[in-house]
Amino acid sequence: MRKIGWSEVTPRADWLNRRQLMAAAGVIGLAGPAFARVEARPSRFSTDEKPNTFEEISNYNNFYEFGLDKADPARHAGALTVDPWSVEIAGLVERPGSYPLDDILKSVTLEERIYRLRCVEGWSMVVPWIGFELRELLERAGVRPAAKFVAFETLVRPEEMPGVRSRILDWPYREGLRLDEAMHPLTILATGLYGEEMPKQNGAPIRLVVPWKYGFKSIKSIVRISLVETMPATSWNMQNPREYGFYSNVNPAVDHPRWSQASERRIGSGFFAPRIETRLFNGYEEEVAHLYAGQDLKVDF
Ligand SMILES: Nc1nc2c(c(=O)[nH]1)N[C@H]1C(S)=C(S)[C@@H](COP(=O)(O)O)O[C@H]1N2
Ligand SMILES: [Mo]
Repeated sequence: MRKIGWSEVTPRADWLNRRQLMAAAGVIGLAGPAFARVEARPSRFSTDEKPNTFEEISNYNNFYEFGLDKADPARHAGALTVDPWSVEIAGLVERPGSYPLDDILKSVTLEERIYRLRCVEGWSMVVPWIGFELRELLERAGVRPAAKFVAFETLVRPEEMPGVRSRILDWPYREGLRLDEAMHPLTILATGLYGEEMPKQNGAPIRLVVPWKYGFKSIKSIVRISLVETMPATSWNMQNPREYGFYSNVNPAVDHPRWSQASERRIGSGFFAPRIETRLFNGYEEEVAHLYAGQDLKVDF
């Protein structure tokens, strides 16, 4: 963890992002280039590991709506229109409805958080995300006491997403968290990286980041968030329940049925670079282990 003193924190006015300023000024319709600069204060939750480069982070992606190859999202996601964008908040909330992204951004605290992303395929990256705590949005919608889980869905827009013709997954891409996982301060909705608005291939304009779980939990281009009473269906679990459980915590002691999860390859470190040991909860054990006290993580994988 990179510890920072509050004196180092940039005053609010300096880290309001451009989209927020535009919204505040009432000129959203004139929104300019997609890659506007986003100001955010640094987060005390960041790792001090060296981030991957912007080129690495935006050219080696999993976003099956744009194809299965790691280069497909960078190749095809440019066609995605992300402005205007709204997120529907549904289910067990006091204030359900369609929340315009510009309104959301006006009410949250944007931070830069350097988090690891560990894919179930065995690679990892370190990404300087710009985002805010999911908890802030859920509290704004007002979570009702009966809610126990949060379900997320990605946009499905076949005209702009060539990959949804494939039957590999049952679209929309779906993910879920238990409510306590969703409310944890490490769980963020990210709207940018490296001080830029989110590249489309990384899940523009708003995607989840849950750093102690395998990458597929970090659902991209979110259009719906539902508060529900029972554990929601998730895309990879529906596709192959033996290989992908609901919890999907990074756990070197639980093998994927077809390969070990004990080590990982850091993207960009070179073909002959030694693999690095994967850490329990992707190195966030101190922060999140308590969420799973009393659970057998070999059963709840
Ligand atoms: N909608 C959607 N979200 C998704 C995926 C996807 O195919 N579709 N892939 C997931 C997987 S498997 C990973 S590893 C991460 C990759 O995020 P990145 O491309 O920003 O590194 O996105 C996740 N989110
Ligand atoms: Mo992944």
